[in-house]
Amino acid sequence: DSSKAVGDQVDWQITGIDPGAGIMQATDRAIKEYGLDKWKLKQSSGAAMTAQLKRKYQQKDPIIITGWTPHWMFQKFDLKFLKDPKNVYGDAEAIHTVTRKGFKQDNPGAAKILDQFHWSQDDMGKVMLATADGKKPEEAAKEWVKKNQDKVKEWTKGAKKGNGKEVKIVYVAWDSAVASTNVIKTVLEDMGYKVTLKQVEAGPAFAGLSDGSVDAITCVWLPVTHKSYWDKYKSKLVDLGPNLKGGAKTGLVVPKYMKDVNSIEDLKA
Ligand code: PBE
Repeated sequence: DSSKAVGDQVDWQITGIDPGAGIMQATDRAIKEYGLDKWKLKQSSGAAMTAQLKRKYQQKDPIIITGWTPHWMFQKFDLKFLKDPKNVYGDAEAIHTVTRKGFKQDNPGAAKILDQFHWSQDDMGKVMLATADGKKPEEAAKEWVKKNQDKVKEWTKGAKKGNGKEVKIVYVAWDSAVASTNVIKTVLEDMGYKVTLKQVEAGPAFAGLSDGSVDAITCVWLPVTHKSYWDKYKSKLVDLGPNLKGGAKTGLVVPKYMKDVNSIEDLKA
């Protein structure tokens, strides 16, 4: 019933993702700063959240999610970010590649490739969309790498071959992270490195890098989304800089057919 207040329409629930995600912390802040006292942020996972979005979207039912770009959901569905006049979610961010301390000394070839890895929102979008359409992430990554050898050559320029040397990459099950992780894995393997991927929650990902049990990560969002992790662990980590600049954004997202909801302020009871 679209004549009801938006809160009543969605049971005062924002559909979130994994509790360790920075966007969940930002949404807790948004609930406080905008005075959304009646609202609850529901924990879920990236996959469960997009499945729920798909179900609601097909029925043209209302739903409010924690969303971000780059993400295939914006290609599959007509969605909009709610305006954030208090700028709780921050301005556009960059996605950084980060390694453990000492990785460059131990594995200069792989470190050079990780350092030179950078692509665009469009590039990442292609890999994500292929995966959303049913390709295995590894297959989607391999196809992109095959078609974009000009870019890959820039990343591998001047880097030593791996000869089976191991690289342990950690990531979180966010579709954007799955895309970048599988692409860099393919590139490193093509250069002769032996890559192991480890999927964990955000907290353990940063902890594993800081204690040296894993080598690298390609999905650190700065300066806002992963600030609390970064502040806690940065003295033990090495920031190789952005692998994606432009288009990295988080916030509350709704289908465009929710015409009366355009700003987080519209959620107030
Ligand atoms: N995300 C995607 C992550 C970073 C990448 C926005 C869901 C997060 O909120 O931590």
